[in-house]
Amino acid sequence: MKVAFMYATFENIGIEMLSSMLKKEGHSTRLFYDPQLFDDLFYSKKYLGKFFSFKKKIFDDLKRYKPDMILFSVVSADYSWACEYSSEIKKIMNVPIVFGGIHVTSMPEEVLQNKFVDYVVVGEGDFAVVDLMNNIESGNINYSIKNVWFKKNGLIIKNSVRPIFQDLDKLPYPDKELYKKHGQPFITGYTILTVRGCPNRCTYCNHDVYKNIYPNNNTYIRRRSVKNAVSELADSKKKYKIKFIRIIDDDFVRELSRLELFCKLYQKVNVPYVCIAHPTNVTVKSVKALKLSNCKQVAIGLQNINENLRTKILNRKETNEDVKRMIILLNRYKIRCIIDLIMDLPSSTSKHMKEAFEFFCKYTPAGLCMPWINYFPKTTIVDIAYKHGILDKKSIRKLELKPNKKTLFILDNKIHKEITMKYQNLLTLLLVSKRLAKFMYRTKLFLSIPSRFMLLLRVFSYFRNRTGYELELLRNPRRYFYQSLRKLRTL
Ligand code: B12
Ligand code: SF4
Repeated sequence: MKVAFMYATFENIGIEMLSSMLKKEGHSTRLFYDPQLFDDLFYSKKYLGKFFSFKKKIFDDLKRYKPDMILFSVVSADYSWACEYSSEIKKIMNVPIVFGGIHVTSMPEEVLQNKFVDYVVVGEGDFAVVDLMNNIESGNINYSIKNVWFKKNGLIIKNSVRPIFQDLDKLPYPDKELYKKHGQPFITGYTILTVRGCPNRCTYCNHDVYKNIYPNNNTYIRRRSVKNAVSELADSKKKYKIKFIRIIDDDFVRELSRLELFCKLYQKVNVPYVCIAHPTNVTVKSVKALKLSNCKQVAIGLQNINENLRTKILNRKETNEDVKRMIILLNRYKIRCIIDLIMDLPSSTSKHMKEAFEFFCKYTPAGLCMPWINYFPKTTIVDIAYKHGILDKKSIRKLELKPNKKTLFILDNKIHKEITMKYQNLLTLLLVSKRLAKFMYRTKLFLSIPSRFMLLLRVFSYFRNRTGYELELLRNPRRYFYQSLRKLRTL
């Protein structure tokens, strides 16, 4: 069977896994990729978006390919995009359409109620997608496939999920060929996942949703053997021109013995890499292992500097002592430490921003990433925002049914937003010049400087502090540039 994957903006390991599973069963796969230039959730300019749109090309390619099945992988940010594309596809070809991914797992029934969605897959889809595909190929539909929800005579058939798959080494490597033809940036920066699951349950994270489906922590966290993960990297290094590697495990330093083994085996690959870590597990030993194995950057999701807010609102367990230790160690070993802070969390105030400034003046990381809060469907933080009067029942339903710029970004209070932005700018200035930032803070000058000026400073600091890794990880201008050239060439 010919399978078409539809995805926008970024690389997605989830669909690379599904593609490998399907290829192993003899199906062929192809990715129809929309870079969403100038028209994504965060930056949208109508005319530019139209000019650089890949939609027509994607539809022409799809008609030529004549798929037997179309698969959409959906994060909430791209749900509207997926709905728009699938409803238009249904008008031009009669092909079954399957939706899966985190948004679908959060809202399966609502997604399946769309006329243009034939099946949804809940939870991990590696085996479900193969069963579904083989089933459809046989022409004899079995409505009891685990993880798959069906429509039958106006009713929805909801199947339970299969036990979560344990032996990750038995899965094939993700199919990197899927993205290869869509641009060099996908290949120079190689993404790998070595662990699935997380023991924690932060209120704003997708694990909060997954743990309702897979409640047993002992089976939820699964690790590939280090040997298996390093073999993937070694094989891929021979195949592609990899310049750096992104390890997207939720906490790459969680188990020291594993990290030390990685450090040993990785010597044969030795490509610079970036990873994600949890502050509690960043110790002298783990940082030494990171350094020895050529780690250049560690990203940390701290989200707010206030311990009390972190515990009560976010269910995060690290202390500020952990955070201090982590910054000092990473700075000492010259590994870039990038800290995420979410702006405008429930109960956050400018007092917390002030606290953050004072803390980071003393312990300064290499970078701060400061996005505004997004409320994702079915995460506990949505209930917390409800209790704080930030979201009402209507706005919650809106973000569940129609997540978009308006519904996902709820800015609690305009005055608070203004002040938060001033502090955001001040924190950025801190990364460029500590002395100037302290002066601005002491004299309160930062409160009266126009935001546009500070924005310029933020752009300057972004490029001043940039490393190839950071650019690839964040908004990825290189990918933007590359895709724009591709579009111009096709005009
Ligand atoms: C790595 C990562 C990124 C990378 C790569 C993105 C990507 N799409 O993989 C980068 C840095 C680019 C990124 C960007 C963003 N990310 Co991100 N990211 C992750 C992270 C840490 C890992 C994703 C991953 O690879 N998981 C492992 C794979 C194996 O699992 P999976 O993708 O869920 O796929 C499995 C199932 O869902 C299912 N499945 C998936 N798709 C399909 C499709 C079909 C048809 C079927 C049958 C099954 C199926 O089967 C797969 C295999 O079992 C997750 C958190 C997490 N731990 O999952 C957040 C996460 C996906 N990101 C998130 C967000 C919000 C974003 C951004 C919007 C952030 C931003 N401010 O820009 C962007 C946009 C994402 C986009 N359009 O893709 C949220 C999404 C929440 C939501 N409800 O939508 C998550 C869940 C984190 C969170 N807050 O909880 N991200
Ligand atoms: S520690 Fe990170 S990955 Fe784990 S639940 Fe919290 S935010 Fe999610």
